[in-house]
Amino acid sequence: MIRARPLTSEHPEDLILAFRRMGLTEPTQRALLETLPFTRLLLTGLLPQDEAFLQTLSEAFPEWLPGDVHSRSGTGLLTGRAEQFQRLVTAARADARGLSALASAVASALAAGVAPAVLTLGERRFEWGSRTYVMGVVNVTPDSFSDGGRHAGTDAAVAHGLALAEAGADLLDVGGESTRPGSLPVSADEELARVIPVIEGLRARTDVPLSVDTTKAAVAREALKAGTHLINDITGFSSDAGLPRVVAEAGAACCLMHIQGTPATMQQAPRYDDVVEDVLAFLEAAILRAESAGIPRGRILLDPGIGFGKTFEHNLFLLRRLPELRVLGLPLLVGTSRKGFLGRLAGGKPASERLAATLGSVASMAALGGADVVRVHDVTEARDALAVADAIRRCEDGGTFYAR
Ligand code: 9MG
Repeated sequence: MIRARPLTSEHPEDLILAFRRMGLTEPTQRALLETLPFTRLLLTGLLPQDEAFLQTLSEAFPEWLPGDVHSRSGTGLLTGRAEQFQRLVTAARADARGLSALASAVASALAAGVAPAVLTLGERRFEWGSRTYVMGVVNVTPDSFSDGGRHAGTDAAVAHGLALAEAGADLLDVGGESTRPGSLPVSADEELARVIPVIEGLRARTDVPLSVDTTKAAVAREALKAGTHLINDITGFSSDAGLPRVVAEAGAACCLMHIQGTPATMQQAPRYDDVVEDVLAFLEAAILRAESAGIPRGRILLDPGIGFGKTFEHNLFLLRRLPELRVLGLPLLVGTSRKGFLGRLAGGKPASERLAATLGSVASMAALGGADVVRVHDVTEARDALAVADAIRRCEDGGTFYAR
């Protein structure tokens, strides 16, 4: 599988600001945007015919730097301007050697900055790229990542969900099976007994879209009948082969998360050759399972699965390189709330004292443009942190010289 990942952090918005400061007209700005942005793509998985094609590129195309032929054949770096990359896509598509995979990989990487299509869940529209949305966590488990059974009773869980909705949650994620490291699965009957009354209670009292965190078709089927809009599968449709079809038939949306191993074993010895690439490959396979069952691409969200079969460094590296996952063209949901790596960064704090660290992670993701949705326990505080980070990231008023 050929993969092209953008390594540049250059944003076209920044160039437009520079053009305005220079007093250039809008047609000139548009023309320059075609030629100026400089892009670097890391390519992996190339076949010999792709490499042969790249080696013969003239100056009209991006510059090609191959990887080490002995240890890393099939890899390399393409460097150039947007128009040169467009020319490469066209030439690869037309090449008789069959280079369509190369053309598609480069085209997807070039489109990584384009916002995914709008998603409607119930009454709400999610306009990706306009701000970072917030998913509130409603755990209905005796042992959760951090709640330890505090919301075990249905009434308490419903009241908690309503409070999160009131605090500005865009989506509520109800979960009846712990996904905490070391946790064991529960039966579908037990999970249903935990989540269905909570979903029904919330559905009757709020129009905030509901998500259910489950890996089981039997649970999803009942949850969808009870008014859930999205199925959040922490195994990316790799646990229950019947689950994608249940989601498709209900016309629901799904979040497909990456995990290495199972919650019971995932933290024992996580290992990757290239964590970003391995997560991309897993998510691509998950998208294929979803699409084959009839789920439209526009109803899929992706999640790198922070803390799910990842070391401390894997988590941090993935968070820093989240924009590389945008080559898949789908919105990204990320959960860091109160997780162990934040406790370690904050000097060993327990889950109950990780709010500030959580807000640091949420604001960083927003500033880096990494996440479209963040999954959090503390909605009020996350909304405030995101209001600040999103506003700083989008602010364009640098005085009269920058005005349109
Ligand atoms: C259920 N659950 C716990 N952590 C999660 C995360 O990071 N992402 C998603 N999608 N679900 C999660």
